[in-house]
Amino acid sequence: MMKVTVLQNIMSANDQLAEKNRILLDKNKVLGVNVMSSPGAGKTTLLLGTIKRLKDRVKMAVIEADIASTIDADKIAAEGIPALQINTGGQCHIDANMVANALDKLALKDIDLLFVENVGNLICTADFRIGAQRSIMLLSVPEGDDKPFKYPLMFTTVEAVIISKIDYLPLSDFNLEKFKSTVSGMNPKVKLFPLSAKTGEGMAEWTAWLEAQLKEF
Ligand SMILES: Nc1nc2c(ncn2[C@@H]2O[C@H](COP(=O)(O)OP(=O)(O)OP(=O)(O)O)[C@@H](O)[C@H]2O)c(=O)[nH]1
Ligand SMILES: [Mg+2]
Repeated sequence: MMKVTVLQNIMSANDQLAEKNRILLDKNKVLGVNVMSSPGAGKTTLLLGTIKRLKDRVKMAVIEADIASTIDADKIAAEGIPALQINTGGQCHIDANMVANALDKLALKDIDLLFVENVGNLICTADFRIGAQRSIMLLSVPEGDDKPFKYPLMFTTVEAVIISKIDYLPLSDFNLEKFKSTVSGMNPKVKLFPLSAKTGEGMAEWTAWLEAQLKEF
């Protein structure tokens, strides 16, 4: 009983801070995108491919969250994009407070699109709002097409689902059509983007959606 009460308090404190982050982003006309997936589904590779395609016309920055290391932020910084690494030290998701601290260190006036690559985890990241105006997730083909049934919260709390690593489809029993109809059934408004950041297939549809979000917001 006590445990439930404490959890509720933590969540509401986090939600309040997330709302502050959102207001700060809105005020500075920055579109924040929370990027979630299990470890290794291809978040950083997708961001690198997205940056290459958009960097001539969109001012981007990335907050990277991992339990340890600066590997992902170093990859983004090598593309000439502002990158901040958060190390959660064991926590399986970032929270609004960590993002607030990172926002303090970024020149928000010089950013249009801010990606927040969350810790690789398909469970707890979906529970914690961070203040980003859009949330997306990746499910890679090697993970299997049954994941929406096993991790429903993640699939129902995002605006877009990227089906990543579609270059593996010929080697896999992943049923793309079945997966798409399952996810659309659970989350009717969701946009689905099958793509391969390795071959570039599907990347144009994804970046077009991102640019449309930037115009809309
Ligand atoms: N074949 C193929 N491999 C990919 C694709 N995207 C990513 N990978 C590979 O998948 C591995 C993991 O990719 P990352 O981009 O590091 O994945 P991540 O989700 O950022 O991983 P974490 O940050 O550790 O959770 C790397 O070896 C990538 O080269 C893809 O579209 N096709
Ligand atoms: Mg990564």
